[in-house]
Amino acid sequence: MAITEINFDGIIGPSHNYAGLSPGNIASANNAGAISAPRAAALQGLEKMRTNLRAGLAQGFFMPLDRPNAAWLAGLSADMASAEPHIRAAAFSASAMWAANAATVSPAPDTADGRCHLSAANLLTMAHRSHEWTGTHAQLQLAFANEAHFAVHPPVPAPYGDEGAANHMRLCAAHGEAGIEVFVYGKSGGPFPARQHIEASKAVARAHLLDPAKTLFIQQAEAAIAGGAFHNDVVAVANEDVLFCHELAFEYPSEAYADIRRLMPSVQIVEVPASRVTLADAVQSYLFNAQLVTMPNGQGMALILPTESQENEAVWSWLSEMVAGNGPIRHLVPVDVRQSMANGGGPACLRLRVVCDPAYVDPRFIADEAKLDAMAAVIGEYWPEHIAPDQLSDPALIQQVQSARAALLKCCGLDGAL
Ligand code: SUG
Repeated sequence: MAITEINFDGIIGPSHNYAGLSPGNIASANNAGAISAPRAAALQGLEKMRTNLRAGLAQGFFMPLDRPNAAWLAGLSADMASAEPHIRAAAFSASAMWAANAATVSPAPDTADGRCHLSAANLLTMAHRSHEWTGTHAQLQLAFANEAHFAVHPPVPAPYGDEGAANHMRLCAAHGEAGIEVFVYGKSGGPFPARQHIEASKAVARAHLLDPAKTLFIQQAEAAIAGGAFHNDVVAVANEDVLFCHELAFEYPSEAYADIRRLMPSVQIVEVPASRVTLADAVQSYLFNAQLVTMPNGQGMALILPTESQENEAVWSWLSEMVAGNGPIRHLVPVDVRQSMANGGGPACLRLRVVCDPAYVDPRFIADEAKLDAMAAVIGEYWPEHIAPDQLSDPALIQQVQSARAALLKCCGLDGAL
């Protein structure tokens, strides 16, 4: 089989809840304390995967991590009964669902040793995400165990924050050809933290054996972070030779575009002007947090975007004009991932793109309709219907969350493996 793009979605875990843990993430702050619906959330995620599969795209998935994270709590000499509420919430979070933050991926055609490199992200800026990497790294080592074709790296050490593929874009003529890699870092974000540090981006580029002549480090706009774009993928997305971004995504846009064009003259940059879609509308609607995918059979590119984009008049009218024109993006496919959106995670956050030959990936992580049916049945039976904030220390809920994950691992042949 040929090298192709596979989207690995994080299955939304049974502990999904709204704890307001991410300052700078407007949806997370606005929904802090709301009652979550983990079962509906996970089923929405499965439906998104079905949409991709039915469009003829390759689809994979990652398992939810073991929550609450007892090892992390033990490191703090705490447990769920004794921990302060914010520590308890951090230990319980299902945030690993946002697989775009799991790792940075450099496909084989870009790397000096011809292997696909993956670096687990340390996510150290937010307490609840800082302990994801142990479980994520273990899962990547299992899914991409074939060392002839993959190199899985541990995270960059502290204090340099790395949030993975959400701050990384690859541009190329076609997925299987060598491309350029663009790392987007933040310096400051007004009242909010810049989560991606340039030192981390550079370390990942070195670990991945990228050609410095084909690698760029671009600063994210301070105003974008201050306006709620806590990751670059809230204001920009790339696929093959197309960069789709907001006018205010980068601190120095003309220099950024000139550098990208210098390294890749054939790039098509589709910039959405702030006069048509304000930064606030972009952050609220998440139109850039879309999966920009190349449809099979020469149908051009599609944006798989959240239904919230359809409901925002300014956004939808701009998008409708765009697809009616002669640009590279030809289709709009809204998907309902509202439960994840309410924590600031759109369709693009929920997936990690890996360009590789699917034959070399552990098949237990590759989706088909029958597997999605089986997972839906487990989720329907075991996932909590609702979680209210005051339930996080409830031993019965903790027990339910753990048995739910165990049932899903079993269903996917991964029990005992993770
Ligand atoms: O890191 N939300 C996640 C959303 C991640 C979105 N990912 C990308 N843009 N790629 C975050 O802020 C909220 C959890 C809570 O508040 O309960 C949260 O972690």
